[in-house]
Amino acid sequence: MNTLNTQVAIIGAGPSGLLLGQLLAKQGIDNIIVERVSGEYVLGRIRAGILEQGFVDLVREAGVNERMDKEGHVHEGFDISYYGQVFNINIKELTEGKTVMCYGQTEITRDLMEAREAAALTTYYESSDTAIHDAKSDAPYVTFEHGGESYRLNCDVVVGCDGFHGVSRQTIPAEQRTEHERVYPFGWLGLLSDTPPVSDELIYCKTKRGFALASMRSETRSRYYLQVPLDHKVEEWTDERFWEELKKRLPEEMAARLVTGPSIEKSIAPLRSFVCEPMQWGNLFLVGDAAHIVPPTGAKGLNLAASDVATLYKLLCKAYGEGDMSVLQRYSEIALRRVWHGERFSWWMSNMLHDFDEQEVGGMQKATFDQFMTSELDFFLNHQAGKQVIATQYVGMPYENID
Ligand code: RFL
Ligand code: PHB
Repeated sequence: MNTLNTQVAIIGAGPSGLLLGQLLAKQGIDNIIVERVSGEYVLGRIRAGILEQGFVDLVREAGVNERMDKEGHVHEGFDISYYGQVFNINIKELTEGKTVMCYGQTEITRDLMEAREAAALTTYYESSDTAIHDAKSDAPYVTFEHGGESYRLNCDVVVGCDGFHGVSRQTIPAEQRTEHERVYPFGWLGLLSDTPPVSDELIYCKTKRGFALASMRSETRSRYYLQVPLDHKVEEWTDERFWEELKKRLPEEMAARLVTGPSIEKSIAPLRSFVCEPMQWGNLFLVGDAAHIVPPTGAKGLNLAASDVATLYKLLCKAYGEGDMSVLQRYSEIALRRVWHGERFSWWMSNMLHDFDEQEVGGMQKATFDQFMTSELDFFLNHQAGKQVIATQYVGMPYENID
């Protein structure tokens, strides 16, 4: 058994784990990351595209902003198309100057990986059998297998950044946590292609055929999504079928100028709202998707992960700075307040923009639910105050101060 020692053991080298590791290292707090798959595999996952200002600021604080500032695009608004009629949500005007950044999760993860390597910080990729021990004690440790050898990692705290299917949340005994869950009766089929985006802003489309989203990664790379039934397989969706269906869901003038091309990635993601309370157990802390999941309609998943990172980072700096680890006990309460905001917004946007092909939705007949949601969207898009409610939440709630 090889023995390692660190201050903070991080499970998972996704964006949460890498960002936290980079921030802590900058403050002289030692950390080691244990990751199940390879770095290339992590980069192969095509996910988020929209970063809130709070996330962008945190990346700058970590000193990993060079490429993001050069290649990322600031978005001042987005469109919602509703049965063919297009409404612009000018977030900059509606929120007194706030904007979001369009820069892919893959790119930010790559930048963080490169920075970690350049700083010679330790990451054990392709590890297996990760287990967390004695999390309730002052001397927790993590064991794992790597390259045919066994490791024991001694630490002060363990941070679970290992996503929804990781081991960290499961380490908390079932009777010590409450899980809230809503699984949606559809998924998102995503397609990435080297084609110019159909518009320079994102467009969220509600149609009778189901939801669609036109997003992007750059001037030459597009990301599109279609709402599809849960039982659909990605193999059933040829590129031609995807483009044909997308054209039917985009507003007419956009469909007419859509540039199509071969896909470079295509995958189906299920939609889920999920929160685990509390987000800590002794000296184990859950961050990001390990603790909560949102449907992607509000672009909140990665952004909530970032606000968890910000909270835990500040508390860890305070704990080590003052030599008092008890401040960490505030983590879950602070993080959950913002998480629930994001959960509610993502759930609300998903309800309004998707077509629920179920007999009963939210305890009511489908037809009744459809009428309520149509009226809701109608009201919010036709009133300045309504658009302001959407814009304020889309740019993200401010991070809480920790003093
Ligand atoms: P991740 O990215 O899942 O990373 C977890 C890492 O932990 C590793 N792991 C383990 N390591 C060691 N031992 C184990 N036993 C382990 N088990 C797992 C995994 O291999 C992995 O590398 O979680 P993290 O870091 O918390 O990041 C969360 C984000 O990935 C997620 O919230 C976003 O992608 C959600 N999301 C979006 N968020 C936004 O803020 N804006 C968006 O526009 C947005 N769009 C999206 C999205 C998610 C999507 N999908 C596919 C779910 C669009 C889509 C389609
Ligand atoms: C994306 O570009 O992948 C994306 C953008 C906005 C969302 C979800 C996904 O709400």
